[in-house]
Amino acid sequence: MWPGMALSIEIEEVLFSHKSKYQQIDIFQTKTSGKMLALDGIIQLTEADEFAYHEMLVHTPMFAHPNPQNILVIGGGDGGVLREAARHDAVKKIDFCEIDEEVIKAAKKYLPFTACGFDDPRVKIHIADGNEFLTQHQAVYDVIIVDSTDPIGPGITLFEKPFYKNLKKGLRTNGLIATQGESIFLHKECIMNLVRMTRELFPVQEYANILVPTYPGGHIGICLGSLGPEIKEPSRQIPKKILEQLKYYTPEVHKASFVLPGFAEKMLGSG
Ligand code: SPD
Repeated sequence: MWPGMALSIEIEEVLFSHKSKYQQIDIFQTKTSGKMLALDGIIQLTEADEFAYHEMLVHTPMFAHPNPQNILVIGGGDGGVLREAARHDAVKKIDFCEIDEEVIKAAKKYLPFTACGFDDPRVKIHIADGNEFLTQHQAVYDVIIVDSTDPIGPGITLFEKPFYKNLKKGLRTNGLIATQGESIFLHKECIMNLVRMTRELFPVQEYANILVPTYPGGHIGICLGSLGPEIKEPSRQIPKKILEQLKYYTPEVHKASFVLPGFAEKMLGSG
């Protein structure tokens, strides 16, 4: 997915390396970015900058929604999305659907800074395929967050239209989805396809950009769809208690993340 391009990160130690039924799971101690998780050789997170991705993927849809109570998280076996979702007091239940139990086990052992997300009593773990799970859970959720790998390997179906149709069916009135949206510099076709699908299905669609130095190109996007609430601004005051805990998300960054460079704005058209 990154022809002719590479990022190198100095590794001090291989902490875990295992081939699960679905993918190669590696956890490294890096020299300058803390611990790092890679799936099938692709960086999923580093301890140094995971907060940027996880905070934005979660708090952007969660603060766009007026009262998010029932949440579904698909993918992200490291637990980072759960950690952020659990900061919201309105939340009553977080269903967490991950296909590869081995990622959860490895995260619990080696990545406590994200795996702490599993400690919240509102989290219920389902080891299952996200698309199949959704067919059994319709009109249930206020916010669905998809923390997928890239559209290769086990994550490929999470970038296809049947899955997006099921995401919509999984939502209650006024629900929102937020999905991992790749890089505007490197994955134009893929993003245009995500945006097109979301626009066909949702009355409100937007694309946000986040700075994450250890992802390809140094950034990653979120594709958002809403059945009602506007997405580009928080719909309510951000509790001080939450803001004090965050390192990247602020109401200003929420709004600014939707301001895209000219070429991307042109490519995606106006939201
Ligand atoms: N190009 C890599 C995209 C990875 C997105 N998922 C990351 C999982 C972190 N919870």
